[in-house]
Amino acid sequence: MRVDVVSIFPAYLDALDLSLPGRARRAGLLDLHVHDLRTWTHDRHRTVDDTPYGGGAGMVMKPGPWGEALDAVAPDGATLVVPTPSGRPFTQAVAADLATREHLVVACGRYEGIDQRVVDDASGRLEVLELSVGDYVLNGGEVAALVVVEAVVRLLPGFMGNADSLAEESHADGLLEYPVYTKPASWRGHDVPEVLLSGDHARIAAWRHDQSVRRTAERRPDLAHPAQALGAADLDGLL
Ligand code: 6GU
Repeated sequence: MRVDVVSIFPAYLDALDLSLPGRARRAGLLDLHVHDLRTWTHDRHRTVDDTPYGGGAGMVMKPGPWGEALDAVAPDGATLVVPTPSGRPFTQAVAADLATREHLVVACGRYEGIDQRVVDDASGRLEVLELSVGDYVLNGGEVAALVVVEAVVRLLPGFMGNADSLAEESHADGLLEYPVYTKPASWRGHDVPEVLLSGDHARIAAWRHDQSVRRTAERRPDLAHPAQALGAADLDGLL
């Protein structure tokens, strides 16, 4: 997969060399290119923002540099991702969809956002996804771009040694992950649940599923209705 990221703070993306995508890059799965938006300015001050039409606080990113940047780095057929707190939610399902694309281009906005005509214009020749990584406000799209790229690249075929660890993890099945334990069996007076020491793989699988359902019902009642999977006797206090 090829990924191009455009930002006025390209150094933010250096973190990708340290995280899981760094491994993917060395393995040749990810061809990552980071660009400074100011490459596509032509004035002495390399201006990328201006005051908003209609008034209001903050600055808006000018369409000119963005238009030239996307003409240069986003060929027809690429998918354009625009991180924005007003985007559709970025979920594991969206990550899995993006992992099937040949070429992603991520346009990181700062200030109060990018002139909307940049997305409108790009939509004429690219698939454009405006995505939010959560219900809180960041200063710009760079950290969101790190989130999107890391979540996508780890799903690329051949990225992880063990395919089971992808299938078993949180959100793959719409449930949160069960609690995990390692040695020692007793620590500061806290014991590992007995079932995990039993060697009974069916009982262990059933216990883990039950823990996932309880956790999801308690912490994320917005995710489906996991408690419906429990027997009536188990529902006390969950619904
Ligand atoms: Cl994608 N960008 C910014 N600036 N803030 C956010 C976000 C994105 N997602 C949640 N908050």
